[in-house]
This record gives sequence, structure tokens and C-alpha cells, in this order.
Amino acid sequence: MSPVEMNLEARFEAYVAEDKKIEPKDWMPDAYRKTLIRQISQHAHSEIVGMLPEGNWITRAPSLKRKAILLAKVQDEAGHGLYLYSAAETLGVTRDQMLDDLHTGKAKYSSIFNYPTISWADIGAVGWLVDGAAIMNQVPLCKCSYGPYARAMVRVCKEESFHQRQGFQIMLTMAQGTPEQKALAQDAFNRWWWPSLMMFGPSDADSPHSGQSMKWNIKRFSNDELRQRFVDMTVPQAELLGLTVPDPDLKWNEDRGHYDFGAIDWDEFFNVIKGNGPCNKERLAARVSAHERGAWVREAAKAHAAKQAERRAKSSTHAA
Ligand code: BYC
Repeated sequence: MSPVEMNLEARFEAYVAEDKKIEPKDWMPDAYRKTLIRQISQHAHSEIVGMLPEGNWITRAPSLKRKAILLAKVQDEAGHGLYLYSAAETLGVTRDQMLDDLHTGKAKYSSIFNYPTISWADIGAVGWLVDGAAIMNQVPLCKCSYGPYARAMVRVCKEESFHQRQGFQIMLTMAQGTPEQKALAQDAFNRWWWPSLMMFGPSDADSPHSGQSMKWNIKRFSNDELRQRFVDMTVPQAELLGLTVPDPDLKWNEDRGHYDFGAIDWDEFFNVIKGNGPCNKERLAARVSAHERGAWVREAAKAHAAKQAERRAKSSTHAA
């Protein structure tokens, strides 16, 4: 490393240690840039793939009000994807490259979106649990050391909190409804609980990126810490709903001041992120097809932008 690079590295480390934000034009180590591109692009992919299991229910929502709310929520996820792709682009990667990585299976997206939404109660469970877990993970990211990511997360978290409440409200309505509706709510809870715990990533001992990301103030808490917080927050909510957490080992631990919970099936998790979950192939095929069918929109937008630029250039020559 040259003396100039050593100086830059020292300044970068000092900035991070002082909790200052790193901005796109600041010098940053290659590995920091790479980690951010990986995390932010995978986060963006999760947002747009996350639209699919919910989009599945827009035409079948049980009332006009529920349909309008669900439409708004799914549109929000598209918006989150756009902020995040834009944040990743500030690091020098192109959107085409990121999408190509998603479509070829090179880049990951959240494991959770590889499970099916088979009843309306699943939309409640996704909002309550999946958005609840997302908020738990993403609020600390509002303080992440990379400025564009941190600022994108502020807005994302505000919207996620509305999403979480709409999910809880669906669960509450169903849990207080007919016995059949309550059974659907419990069934959705049974199926979404464990995958929601897996969203936080592998246990700390098996998380190769956590140590360095925490040193760089990208991650503020470990995967296990956030998972525990999520369990502690969600169990009382399940009690309020009158639903049973599908974990016979769940127990309040007075000494730790936390809930103890049962073992997570990590084989299932690693199998899903390797592409073998119940819906991986369907999700990827839907994304690729949407991208191909949207090609004409991207071409039209480019042609329009080129025409406008040409008109601007002509009018400025006339004015001169
Ligand atoms: N699914 O060393 P680790 C949302 C991968 S919410 C798939 O702990 P890291 C939404 C990980 O990428 C969901 N892969 O990694 C909500 C790494 O593989 P690579 C999205 C996972 O990065 C509602 C390997 O396992 N949220 O969008 O330090 C509606 C080792 O893991 C998962 C975010 O992306 C998983 N669950 O920590 C719509 C939040 N977990 O990359 C949308 C931002 C781990 O080496 N991301 N892996 O091939 C993060 O906070 C962190 O990236 C993680 C993982 C906590 C997810």
C-alpha cells in the first residue's frame, strides 16, 4: 500500500470510528465497497422479489379496502427497490449488472420470499412477521456508515412500519373472526414463524460477513441479537392475538431476561438460499419474464429522454 493510500485508509477508519458518514465520492477500501454492493443490491432484489408473494393476492383481496391497501403496500416495495438500486449505483455498479446477477442466480435475495402465500391469512402473517423482522433488521441500518444507504433506509423503515401494522390488523381481524378464520390465521403463523426467524441470517458462529461489517458500522447488531429482539417483541403480540407460537421449546428465561426458543432448521435455510426452496424457481422465472416483457418500456423511456435532450440542445443553440 502506498503512503497516499495509507493516509486515505487511516482517514476512512477515523471517519467510521467517529460515526461519520462515508459518501460516494469519498475514498473507501475496495472490500468496503464490495460488501456494500453485495448487501444493498441483495436488499434491493429482496424488495422487488418480495412484491411477488403479495402481488399474488391483489386480485383476491377480500374487500375493496384491503385491495387498495395491498396495492399501495406492493407499490411501496417497488419504491424501496428503486431507492436501494440507486444507492448501490453510487458505488459504481450498474443497474443492468445488478439485475443480471439476480436473473442468473448469482446474487441472492431474502430466503423468506421463496415460500408460498396460500391463503389470505398469509398476507396478514407476511405483514406482521416478515415486515416486523425487516424493521428489526433495518432500523439499525438507518445509522449505517454509508450515507446513501442510511438515508434510503430512513424512508423505507417509515413505510415498513405501516406495512407491519396492516399485517397485524389483518391477523387481529381473522383471529377474532369465525373459528375457520382463526384457524387460517394460526396456520399462516405456523408456516411463517420459522422462515421469519431465518430472515436474520445464519447464527453468528456461521456468519462470515458479520465481524467485518460490524467493524465498518454497516451492521450495528449481530444476526442472533436481532433475531432475539424479534422473538422478544413478537411473542407478546401473538398472545394478544390469541395465537400459539409454533415452538414447544419457547420459554421466558428470567435470568437472561429474554425468551429461549427452539432450534432453527439451518438445513432448510441453506437449502432455500441455494435455490431449492418451495418457490425459488417460480420467483426467478417471474422476475425474468417481467424484465423481458418490460424491455419496450425501457427502450421507449430512453428514446423519449434522447428526444428531449436533442430538443434542449437545439433550443439552446437557437438562443445563443
Ligand atoms: N436470505 O455473513 P452473513 C425486505 C446470506 S426484508 C438469503 O450473515 P450478512 C422486505 C448472505 O447474503 C429482506 N441469504 O451475511 C420485507 C451471505 O451470502 P453471500 C431483505 C441470506 O450480509 C417486506 C451468507 O448468507 N433485507 O426486503 O452480514 C416486504 C452469509 O450471511 C440471508 C435485507 O436485505 C437470508 N435471509 O448478513 C418486502 C437487509 N441471510 O452474500 C421486502 C439488509 C444471510 O456471501 N441485509 N444470507 O452470498 C442485511 O442486513 C444482511 O445482509 C443480512 C445478512 C442480515 C441479511
